[in-house]
Amino acid sequence: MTGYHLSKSHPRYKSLYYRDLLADGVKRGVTSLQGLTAHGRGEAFDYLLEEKTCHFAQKATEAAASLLLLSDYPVLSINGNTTMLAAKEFISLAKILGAPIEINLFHFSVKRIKQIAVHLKKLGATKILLPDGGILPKVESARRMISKEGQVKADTVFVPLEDGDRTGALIAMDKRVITVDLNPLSRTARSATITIVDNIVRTMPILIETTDAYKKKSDKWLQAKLDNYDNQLVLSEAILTIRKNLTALSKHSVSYDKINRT
Ligand code: PTJ
Repeated sequence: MTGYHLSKSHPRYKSLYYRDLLADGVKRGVTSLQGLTAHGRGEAFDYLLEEKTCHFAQKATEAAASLLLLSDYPVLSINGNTTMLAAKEFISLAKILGAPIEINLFHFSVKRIKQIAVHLKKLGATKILLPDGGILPKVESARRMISKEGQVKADTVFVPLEDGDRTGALIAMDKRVITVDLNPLSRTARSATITIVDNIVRTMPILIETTDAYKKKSDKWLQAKLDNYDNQLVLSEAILTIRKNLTALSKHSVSYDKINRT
């Protein structure tokens, strides 16, 4: 697949593995070229979060599971990056919720939509929606092309690895938005109803497990989880964690004496 041997003993094996997956996605016509740079931005933030799921992401994931289960019509929106990184997990979550997966692309092409649909079907997806004439008002990019059976009808939309305008437009339509974004400063992260600041590859298994476990809970219990959730607080905690990690790293690697001398 990659044209070189990736050894599991490589200290950055996981990181290289996911890069290879996305590069393969470009070759298959699933991921956009720009998706590779978007992934790089995510990786940089992941470093700052020590490449682990932090307590604020866990809290956001629990709130997201509660919201998805309380929703009348949740829709899971997938793009080129999430298809390569988490298609199987999207399909599992969709099955637990009985929800459709809607393909929505920024770097739009009919060919890419078809390739993604084929990929999802091969992995067992049953309810796949494509743009069918539905329009997201006030969005100029191709993301405005949505499905009448999907985002148009949805009360909650799951939009991981997103680029900004759509979240605002969906919120303006009174829908709830759940995102996954390693960058707590992004427009999407800051305007979503629930922001999981974590890597999609770590988040999805936790979200699936939590949603499955919460299926047994009452609506009252789920609502209480949501009522106690504060997205602004979660974003602040993510930024403070990055600051704390940077402070610790700067103390470990360079002494202040040295900094003062340069
Ligand atoms: O497939 P398309 O055409 O719909 O395009 C998809 C991309 C991702 C290229 C498009 O949505 C885009 O340009 O997104 P942005 O504006 O780069 O935003 C993506 C956000 O996801 C950034 O804030 C990244 O930090 C973040 N991100 C990247 N990789 C991951 C991630 N967050 C969580 N997990 C990741 N693996």
